[in-house]
Amino acid sequence: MVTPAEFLLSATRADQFPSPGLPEIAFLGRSNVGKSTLLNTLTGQRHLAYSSSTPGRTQSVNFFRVDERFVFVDLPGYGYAKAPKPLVDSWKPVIDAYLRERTVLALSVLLVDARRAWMESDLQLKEWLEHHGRPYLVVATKVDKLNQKEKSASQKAFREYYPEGDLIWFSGPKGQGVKEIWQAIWKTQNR
Ligand SMILES: Nc1nc2c(ncn2[C@@H]2O[C@H](COP(=O)(O)OP(=O)(O)O)[C@@H](O)[C@H]2O)c(=O)[nH]1
Ligand SMILES: [Mg+2]
Repeated sequence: MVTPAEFLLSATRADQFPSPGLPEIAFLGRSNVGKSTLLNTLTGQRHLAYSSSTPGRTQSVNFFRVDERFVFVDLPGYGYAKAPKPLVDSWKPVIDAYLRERTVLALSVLLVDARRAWMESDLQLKEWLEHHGRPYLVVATKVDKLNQKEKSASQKAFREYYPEGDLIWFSGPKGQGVKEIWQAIWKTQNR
């Protein structure tokens, strides 16, 4: 299914964010976790968000208007150790500013690689979202790379720090999880 979506703008600082309008869905996660792939899969548009095998490329906040109903926000990937340190540090304020100040933020989607489950930087972000009372759900990505046994180990690891919130298993190649993620996004509008 293809959902009409268009790129709006790219911001490296908070003063470049578009003026608040439609409800926003933010996508967060470590570099290379599969954010662009998820955005492309949700909209059915292969090239909407740039996806590459070179991690750490997306350094700006990218806004997309989706279906005239939502704005999807692709936040810079964090925790990519190989990026030059000053660059890594320069991403933090823009993520922080977005999550702290954005009045139209309806839901944050926290992507975590199912093969590793929580890393320190993911847990920090999760705590930050909870501390600021921001609703979020967790998407475990690349689940197609796990066998059944690895998947149950992964599930256990996720639940250790996230006992009961929404946890959706996603696979880009298999299209798994797309329906559930859309349902969670639509649900934000009936609160
Ligand atoms: N097998 C598999 N590969 C994936 C999946 N999602 C992303 N990838 C691959 O992981 C790499 C990074 O994905 P990308 O979407 O660019 O990650 P981003 O840096 O978070 O935007 C790319 O090579 C993708 O093809 C998935 O669900 N399954
Ligand atoms: Mg990306």
